[in-house]
Amino acid sequence: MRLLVVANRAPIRKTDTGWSPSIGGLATALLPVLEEQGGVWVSMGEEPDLPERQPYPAEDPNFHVRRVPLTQETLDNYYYGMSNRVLWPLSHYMIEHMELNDDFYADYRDVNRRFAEAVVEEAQEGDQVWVQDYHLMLAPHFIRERWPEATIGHFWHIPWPAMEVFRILPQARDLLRGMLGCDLIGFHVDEYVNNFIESARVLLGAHVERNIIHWQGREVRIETHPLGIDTGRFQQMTEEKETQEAVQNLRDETGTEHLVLGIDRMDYTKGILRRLLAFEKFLEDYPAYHERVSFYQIATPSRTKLETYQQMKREVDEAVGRINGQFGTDTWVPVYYRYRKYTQRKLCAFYNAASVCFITPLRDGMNLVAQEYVTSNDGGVLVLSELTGASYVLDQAVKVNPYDHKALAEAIREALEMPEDERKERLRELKEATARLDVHRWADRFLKAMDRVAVA
Ligand code: GDG
Repeated sequence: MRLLVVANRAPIRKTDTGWSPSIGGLATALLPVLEEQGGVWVSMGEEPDLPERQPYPAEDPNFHVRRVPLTQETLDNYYYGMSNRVLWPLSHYMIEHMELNDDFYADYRDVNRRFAEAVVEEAQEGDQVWVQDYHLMLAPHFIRERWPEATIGHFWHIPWPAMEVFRILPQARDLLRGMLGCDLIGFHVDEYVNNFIESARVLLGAHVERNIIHWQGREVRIETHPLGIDTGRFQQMTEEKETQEAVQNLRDETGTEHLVLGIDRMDYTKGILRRLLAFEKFLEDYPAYHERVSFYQIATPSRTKLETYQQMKREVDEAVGRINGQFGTDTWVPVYYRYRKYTQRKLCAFYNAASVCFITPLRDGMNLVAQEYVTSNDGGVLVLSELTGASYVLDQAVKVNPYDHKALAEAIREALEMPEDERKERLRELKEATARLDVHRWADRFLKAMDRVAVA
């Protein structure tokens, strides 16, 4: 049976040598499924010269990429506007960053409708539709309108906020109705499932039985499907000679006994500034660690067009300058800060080299960096914000409230001083938990759940 994946971004990208699959996340999970089962990946067409319908691989295709062409203005409203200036901050409980605007919503609706039209045009009997994430909340409803017997799933990658927060949105009910076009909706953790069900119950008056929402004569199942990483790929890459050479180079570059690591997209939800301030406090409180510990923060550029992201970068730049100015010496750099994208191999080297991975988002749907660290490291400690989905599934992390300045600084010390036996035992359990979430198993479980709703 074929699969129609509906996601904002295409799973392939143009390189100097031609088209190749994107690395990481969804593409890794779903391309093998498409290769085996065939189907179509519907995504936005952000550049005008890209083909609207592209067979892949070109010579002997096993699926097609179908693009929904967007003008710059539509992209600005649908993607940079409604998706990233309304739904993103709201879902992360950061309503101070929310910018409501009627044009954003009009184009968001329109783009979702056009995605749905493309899906229906591509559909063949028996196909299943799997929609991804917060960019496409209305598409399920629009697909259902045109194709009533479709089997439609949706996976939501970010937190679903408490009903009382979601209802702040003037379009909350419309968006919920959009999602309820599905047969199955998946979230990372039970808390988001409960929040979604509560939103449908209170805001739409939907009848709910356990995890089933009865809606317009249909049943919509709401389930927990925590997403993982490609554990095999990270394990293998970490062991390879080239990666181990990079680990050695990194150790030579920093020269300190311990490396504390942060890797994130540069996003206000990730808590990068508070993390730096906590490291500053740690250096103030524990001078014995001067010259012995460096903090390495990789911040990958993201949504750089948006003013809030530019402002945050200025604040991070400033904090790094201040800390290094105050504490740095001729032989020691307290904070290494890189605002750029690295190869996955280089990330593995960072994960492998770090004594502590310091992951302190103010909110995060899951956080895959935490899983990548525990998979690629063999003696370190994961310090993890309790406001992440990952904290529900990674029990053996050192959990911390990212808003608690003192506790964050203390967590660094605790991690650095943790006895070896405890570190090893915690890491062993973390690796087991991460293996259970593996992205291929995740996709498999979600698709099996789709099969169950399809026959129900
Ligand atoms: C959303 C949700 C949820 C980062 N820098 C580089 C790079 N990365 C890769 C990491 C990791 C991914 O990006 C980031 O994933 P996260 O899960 O940490 O966060 P979001 O991007 O916010 O993702 C999140 C996720 O969706 C999945 O559902 O977990 O909560 O917000 O894989 O390795 N990759 C490369 N170079 C970099 O410089 N190659």
